[in-house]
Amino acid sequence: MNTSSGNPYHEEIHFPNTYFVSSIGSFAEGADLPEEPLLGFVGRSNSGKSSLLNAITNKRGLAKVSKTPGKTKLINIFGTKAGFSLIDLPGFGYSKASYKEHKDMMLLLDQFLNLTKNLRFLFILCDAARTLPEEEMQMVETCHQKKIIPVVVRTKVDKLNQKEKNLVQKDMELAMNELGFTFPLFFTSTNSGKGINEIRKFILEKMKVSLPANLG
Ligand SMILES: Nc1nc2c(ncn2[C@@H]2O[C@H](COP(=O)(O)OP(=O)(O)O)[C@@H](O)[C@H]2O)c(=O)[nH]1
Ligand SMILES: [Mg+2]
Repeated sequence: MNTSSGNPYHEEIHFPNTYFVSSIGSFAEGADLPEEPLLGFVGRSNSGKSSLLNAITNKRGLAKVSKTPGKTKLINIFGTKAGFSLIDLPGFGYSKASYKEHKDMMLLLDQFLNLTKNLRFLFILCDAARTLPEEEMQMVETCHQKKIIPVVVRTKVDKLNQKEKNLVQKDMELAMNELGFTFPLFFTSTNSGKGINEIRKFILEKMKVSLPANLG
């Protein structure tokens, strides 16, 4: 039974209770990351990252809890009691950031990818209405090299018609051909709920959380 009225996320697949743990701004002081498998989420600002995290975890305010204006460079750690944590990484890409801010963010992201031993998956979000930019492609490749599985999420598919959706699908096939390997791919809409259960299922399966026993 879905008790939260007006919830578009259809909670057929229950996601473990997820809560804000801490924010870190750099690894200079040896930031403490949970000693367990980590799932990272990256995307340009406005790619729909906060909306997606809230949808997957079914917690409307989760990604906003730590969203302090002017502190967009923070890495936010969200815990579960199901043996894994979610890491909300800073938005990268030019968008509204200055060149210096962009460089700082990329540096932090790079540090993160180099230093964390426990990052298993990196969810790379990109608005489905755009062609996957070069930087996102590079990130997919970097992950692959570091044995981190890149998961590409094309967000906001509700904005596209069928013809446009087919083009995005083609774009992704081209990307895989160009890279020479395949990667998990999801199409999502937090408006319609499309793809949300699929991502939950993917995470729970990969993290070996048994479906009936995941009421964390
Ligand atoms: N149409 C549509 N808009 C979305 C979707 N997800 C997010 N948005 C909108 O995109 C904007 C940015 O979303 P947000 O989650 O804050 O992105 P973030 O900056 O990457 O964290 C907001 O206006 C959201 O309402 C979606 O699935 N469909
Ligand atoms: Mg956000």
